[in-house]
Amino acid sequence: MEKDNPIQDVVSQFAISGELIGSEVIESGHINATYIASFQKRDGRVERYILQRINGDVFLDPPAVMRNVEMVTRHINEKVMRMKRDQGGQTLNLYPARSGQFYITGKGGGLWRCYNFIEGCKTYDIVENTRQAYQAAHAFGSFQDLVADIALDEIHETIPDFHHTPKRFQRLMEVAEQDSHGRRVDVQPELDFVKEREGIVSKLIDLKEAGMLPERVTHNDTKINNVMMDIATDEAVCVIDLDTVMPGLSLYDFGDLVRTAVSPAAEDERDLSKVEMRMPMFEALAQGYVDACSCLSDMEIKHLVFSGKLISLEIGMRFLTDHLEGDVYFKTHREGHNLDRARTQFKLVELIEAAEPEMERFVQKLVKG
Ligand code: ADP
Ligand code: GN1
Ligand code: MG
Repeated sequence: MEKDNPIQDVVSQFAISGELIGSEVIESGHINATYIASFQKRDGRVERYILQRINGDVFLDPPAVMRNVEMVTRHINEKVMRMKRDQGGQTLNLYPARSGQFYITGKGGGLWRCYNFIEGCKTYDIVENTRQAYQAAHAFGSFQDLVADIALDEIHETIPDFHHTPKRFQRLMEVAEQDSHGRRVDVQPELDFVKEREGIVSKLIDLKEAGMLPERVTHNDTKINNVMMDIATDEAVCVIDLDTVMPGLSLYDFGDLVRTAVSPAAEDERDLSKVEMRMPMFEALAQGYVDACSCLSDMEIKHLVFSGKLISLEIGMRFLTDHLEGDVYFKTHREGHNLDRARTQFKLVELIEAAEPEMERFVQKLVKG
């Protein structure tokens, strides 16, 4: 194992039996540091675990994040067991540390946790077929139903105003004004694009404040690579990345599925002609989410299309903000990475705008009463 690999120290603090025989980094998330650790057990079996350092710059109160994750995993596990639905299935579980807590502090600081490795599964950055889209949306819809009866005041707001789109808009305008890295000159068309859409940014928040959309315990980061899919069957097995579970709106959850599943292009694709709004994928997402999530109101269903457009704009604004601020939030792997990501998001907004009537026609059929 390399010298600066932190895993040896971290695993020694978790109550895992057997011998550590290897570890590797997982590169796919933008926020936390994630590793797989393989352990050889006494009987020769090899078992894998996920070790994750919570990003303390993004989550300012990591123990509060852990409290939420503990509560949500326990809640879901108990329910799934009661329903006897987990025969052969897998759920996300935290492993205890030797201290009895569910996290430890690493040598260089930082809070680490350990999860069971969800076996036989993978995550997709790009959805390949409508079954995957349906399955992923169904999993997040079921997740919404499963956590629907956790009291809102039990769940800590791990990142305040995470999906407050008007505040994200405001922040982008401030950062553009400050122009701390002299990058504004390259992004005027993108800033104009956002300003032209200022009128839509507060729509969902306004509906919530008017009591027309319910606040629920929501996942808040439902991108497609946050659900583990069975490699052999494309069945969605387990929702992961629970750090942003907070009180919120279901529509932001559905919207992020649309953002990350309808296009065959990568989130950071430079060739914008590859970005697409694939109607069959949208239909599979909407059907899967509505089929699984029995708590959705008609008001929520009526805004499914809008939510995909809004969150694509919101995440595009966040990438653009980070670009202007000098890439301090999202992990980046090349120059202009956040700007490339912002551009794909804005392209998707345009494509959704063009397809809106057709998308709305499909959603109309799903409204219950
Ligand atoms: P981030 O917040 O950085 O996105 P995630 O919790 O989503 O972190 O983890 C990053 C990646 O690690 C996931 O996309 C998935 O591929 C993998 N991963 C995370 N948890 C597990 C798990 N319990 N079993 C298997 N793979 C996992
Ligand atoms: C981050 O952690 P990850 O990669 O699943 C981000 C999301 C963004 C997403 C964009 C805590 O998600 O909000 O939508 O990148 N998570 C956090 O790809 O900010
Ligand atoms: Mg993730």
